[in-house]
Amino acid sequence: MNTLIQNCIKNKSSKVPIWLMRQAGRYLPEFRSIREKNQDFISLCLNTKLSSEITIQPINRFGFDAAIIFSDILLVPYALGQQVNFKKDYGPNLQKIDLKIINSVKREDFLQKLNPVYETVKDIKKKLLMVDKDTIGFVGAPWTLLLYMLNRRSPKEGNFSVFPKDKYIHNILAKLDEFLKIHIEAQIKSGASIIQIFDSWAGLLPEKDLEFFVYKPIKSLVDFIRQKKTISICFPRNISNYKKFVDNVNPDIINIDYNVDPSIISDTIDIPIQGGLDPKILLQNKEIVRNEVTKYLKTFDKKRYIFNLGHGVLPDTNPDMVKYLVDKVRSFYGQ
Ligand code: 1CP
Repeated sequence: MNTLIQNCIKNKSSKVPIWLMRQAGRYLPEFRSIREKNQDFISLCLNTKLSSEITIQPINRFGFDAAIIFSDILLVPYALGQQVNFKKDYGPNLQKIDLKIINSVKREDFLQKLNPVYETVKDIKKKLLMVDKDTIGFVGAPWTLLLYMLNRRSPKEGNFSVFPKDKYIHNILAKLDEFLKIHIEAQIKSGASIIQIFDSWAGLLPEKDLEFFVYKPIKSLVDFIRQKKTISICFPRNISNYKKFVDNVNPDIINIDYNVDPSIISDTIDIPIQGGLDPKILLQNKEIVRNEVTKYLKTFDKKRYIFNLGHGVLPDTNPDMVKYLVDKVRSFYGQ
């Protein structure tokens, strides 16, 4: 049997599937209680028992239509030999990159290091098989990973510069293409039915650099996922022209952010669309949430649409508001 998302992307059905980015995370008390006892974030991601439990928490609570594996995009630089730490009130902190180390990493060693993630995917797949929900694996897009690897911390304070397209950058991008495919393939083999590609910092690039850093490297991953008969979702966050991205990359589903006008997306893009709602709306009152949810559902009424946010759930979100959101989406079509 098909899942709701698989039906939705084949043809416009009356049911709108819903899941949320960062649905497993700090807004849930059951997550915080595990996190308090597990200070090292990478070890937590590599603990199959706990990461599987965290992945399933929001499914048990809200009945979302898909589970996204509790892991992180920065596990790839970690498995390529670049140390990664998550510091409280600072975010990720990466060790200086060493190309000699990266160039010497073997496929088997990489797979061995990330094996607990694949075991989590297998466990979630088993749990969701009975209920016909999707298991979503994911990777960071090459540009976003390159940025963290060279910048060594979040670029959110604007502290980064565009890199020259020289041999050094070509070398890192080639390694990322190779190992992201290995990571994607292992997640698919373990049971992921969808792969989402997060290009969280695509919006920092000027138009003239998109072909080199965004379109070409993501298309290579999307084509690979398609060869494996698996669904791809791309999220080039804050990119100024989603239509051009879709025309160049051709993903199965496009996730939009909250800065873009949904009616323009609806008028110009023909592939299935996911997301859009500003996560800050969930910090407002129920009336505002209801109005905004209705706006997205009405705008995409004639389209194939998967309900989600325009970025991840914020840590201050009240879980009751997430429950309210899910109820509103489901009751809109009398589901
Ligand atoms: O308790 C904590 O402090 C951990 C917070 C946290 C969580 C819950 C981080 C640290 N990562 C995650 C899990 C995570 N990350 C998931 C799991 C599944 C789910 O969504 O429920 C996913 C898909 C990611 C992906 C991810 N990690 C992205 C892409 C999406 C996005 O948010 O733009 C990025 C950029 C990261 C890097 C990262 N991980 C964590 C932090 C604090 C950051 C840096 C963010 C920044 O630069 O601002």
